[in-house]
Amino acid sequence: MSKQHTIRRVHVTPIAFRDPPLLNAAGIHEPWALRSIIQIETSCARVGINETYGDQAMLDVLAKAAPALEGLSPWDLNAMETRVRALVQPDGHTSEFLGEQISLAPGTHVSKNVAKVISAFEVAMLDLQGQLANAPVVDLLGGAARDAVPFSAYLFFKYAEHIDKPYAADPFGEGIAPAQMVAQARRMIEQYGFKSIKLKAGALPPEQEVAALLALAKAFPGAPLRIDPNANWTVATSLKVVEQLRGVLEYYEDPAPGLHGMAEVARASDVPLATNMVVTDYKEFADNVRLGCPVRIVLSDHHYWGGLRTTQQLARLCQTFDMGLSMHSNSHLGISLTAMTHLAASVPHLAYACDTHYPWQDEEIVQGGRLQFENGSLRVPRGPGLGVSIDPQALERLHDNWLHCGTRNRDDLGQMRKYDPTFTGKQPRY
Ligand code: GKR
Ligand code: MG
Repeated sequence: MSKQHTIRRVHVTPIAFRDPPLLNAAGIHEPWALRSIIQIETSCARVGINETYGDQAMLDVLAKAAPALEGLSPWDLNAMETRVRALVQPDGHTSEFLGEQISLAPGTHVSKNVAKVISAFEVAMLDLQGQLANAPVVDLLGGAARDAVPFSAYLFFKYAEHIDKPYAADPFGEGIAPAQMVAQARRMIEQYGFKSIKLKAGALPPEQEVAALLALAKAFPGAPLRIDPNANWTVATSLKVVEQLRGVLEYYEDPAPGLHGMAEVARASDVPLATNMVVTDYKEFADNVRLGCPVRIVLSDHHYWGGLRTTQQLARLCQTFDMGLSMHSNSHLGISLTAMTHLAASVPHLAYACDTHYPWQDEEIVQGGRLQFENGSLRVPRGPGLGVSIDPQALERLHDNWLHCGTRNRDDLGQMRKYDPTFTGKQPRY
């Protein structure tokens, strides 16, 4: 039908948007979060869009791979993969997202370069395919298993304002004490209707984080709760915490470092373990299986797993090994959220509300502005392709932010050192 259309050019535009001072195991978020916007233009003047990481290393590898798409049909995803693989090297060993210091920025992990670039182009090509076939991406993925995708309230311990005060403080205020965390949850739930709650931990002494989670359990009885210290706890601390949270957790996300640390926690506790740190590709999936599946739930992320179709395959594998699947998130805007929604809608085997950082952002790149949640869920767009388009003025504004913000790589550790010059970021800290 539309085989004659070919890709003429790929544009990659780096953008930056405001991000609050959110605390995590690695340190604290900087005032500007980075992403890049992909636009793939065809000979028939259609444009397929996507959003991905925006760190300098990612921009470099996207720039290297982009010319390889010229002349390809938007339907030729396999040829795109072959060309990207030929040009882009992983340039490193498979990462467990761990080292001496925790790095929570998959956008800078070179070991994921091939998967990240393939994903970046795949989504934009699927958007084009949907436009050509007049079908939403979810239909290209096999059709919707659900009409709306549930997301969770993703809470962070946080300061009221960035140390460098680059702009007005966000409306959430400080989030350190349990009562402040309950207020944060209330605000987010009132605005978005989320039913599940995730607490990002690993930032404060564990007793304080446990107190916050117990306060949340009391304030929101029956709400599924998760805690995620990003492997910043020893096995002993992880076991102590899970005992204190007995009967409260839906799942326990990345308590201890490494697959073997997670396996030790799994042996001594009956709460299912979830990860976006130790099962991040198929090799690590196999390692987990060989150990008898200590990790029971994979928090996938199409941005670094290699795209929407790869994540569908991952879902099948999870089902085969009786494991659950849900979604991880980093700071992002509406194009990523829309792609996540199409994907999650197409996966019957998805039993948990997905993560999203979206409530922490107040800017948007898509036409029509911020996406609207209903009762904590996002409706799957029914328009052709992704069903969203870029607001050109917003793109210009957010690119201008990037030009002026001075941030080129996410550095939560460096930012934390502005508050505490002795902060090392060594893990596990507690
Ligand atoms: O943005 O601070 C953050 C998160 O901690 C993020 O970097 C993690 O990748 O959200 C993520 C997680 O669930 O581990
Ligand atoms: Mg996590």
